Amino acid sequence: MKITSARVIVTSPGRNFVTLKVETDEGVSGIGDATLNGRELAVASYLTDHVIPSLIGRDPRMSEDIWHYLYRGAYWRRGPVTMSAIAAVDTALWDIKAKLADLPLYQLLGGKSRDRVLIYGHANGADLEATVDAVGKYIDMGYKAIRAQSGVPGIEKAYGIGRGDMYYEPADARLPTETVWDTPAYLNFVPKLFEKLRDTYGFEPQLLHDVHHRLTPNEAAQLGKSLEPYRLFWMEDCTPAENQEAFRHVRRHTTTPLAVGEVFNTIWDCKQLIEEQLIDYIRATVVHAGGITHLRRIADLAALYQVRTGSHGATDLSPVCMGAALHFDTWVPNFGIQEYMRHTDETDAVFPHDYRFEDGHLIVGETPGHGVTIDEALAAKYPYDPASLPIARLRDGTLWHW
Ligand code: KDG
Ligand code: MG
Repeated sequence: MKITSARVIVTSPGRNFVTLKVETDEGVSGIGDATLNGRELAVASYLTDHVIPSLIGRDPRMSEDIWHYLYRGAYWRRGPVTMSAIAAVDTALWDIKAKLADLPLYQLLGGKSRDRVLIYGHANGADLEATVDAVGKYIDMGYKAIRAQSGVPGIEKAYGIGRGDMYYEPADARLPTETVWDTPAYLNFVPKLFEKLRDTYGFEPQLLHDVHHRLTPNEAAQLGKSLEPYRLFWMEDCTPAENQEAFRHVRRHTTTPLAVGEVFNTIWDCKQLIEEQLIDYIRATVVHAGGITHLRRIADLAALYQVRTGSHGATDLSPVCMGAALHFDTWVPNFGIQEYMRHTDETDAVFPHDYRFEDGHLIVGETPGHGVTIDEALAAKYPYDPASLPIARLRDGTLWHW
């Protein structure tokens, strides 16, 4: 069996997505997500110019060897562009292998470890009251776990506040929008938000919060401590993770659970945080961390230390990534939670999929493969629309972490 062709499909049904389609001489094809928000064409070019030519003629069933060929064989290892491209190939090959076996993908990984996948949604509002209302709407929709992000008095554009209630999209302009960040205003406000949320809704809903890399380790420790009475499911990305030792300080000072890793690309990014048990949840995902083949290695390492998975699932990860992630989540023994930011109707129409929302969970269907396809004719109607993620500056103009 041989790969006969592969091509990259770039489409923008409301936001940009990059998809790799791999075809074989037996008529079975597979697709993988290669979307890297704001850097889509870099991955498309890496695939088209460097990866696809080396795939033609290979046996698609040799996904492990192909993974190592693309990783070790490139000499230049790691990084989001390379690893998203490898992930797209890997996801497409697992899709093909499962279709050949006539099985849903989770069966090839080891079968079901659970019937349904706990997900969390994003409630956000321009101020405290609006955010409390938004959380209530998610509870009414059946969500069991909800991330709450709110506008902060004194900060004009706080992270996580969308244009509409359901479809948060941070890449909002051709060149990065400049936002202003104010740590003291934020640290004063966030405990008040969670106090109000617990007063209003009690302790049954799981509540999460994303700090989005904005704090120093000591500020993160302070915030974690001040949120302890409200028993968060997790506090995410509390400080940038390049210096992983910084998490020792946070960990020593708070029992608020910590989640990190949406920007991680390989097991090497996760190693110290996991081995030193500095986090509770690892957020690496299929598309940005080398596909199912590599994410499985990360999850197995994490399992040794009782670190659970909590994969990234913002709207910039396409339904193809979500489908593959849900098969992974259905199998992975040390599953924690899956982020799920709903896609728009236009996106869902371009990517028909076999997963469904029910009672705060997502459930994968029995379609062979990962269960997501692409309507190429419809995709062609939505041309690429360049957009960048914002940046943040402190009040004195210093460039900060967005
Ligand atoms: O492209 C960047 C987004 O995926 C990111 O800002 C979303 O932090 C995020 C999250 O937790 O979903
Ligand atoms: Mg995040």
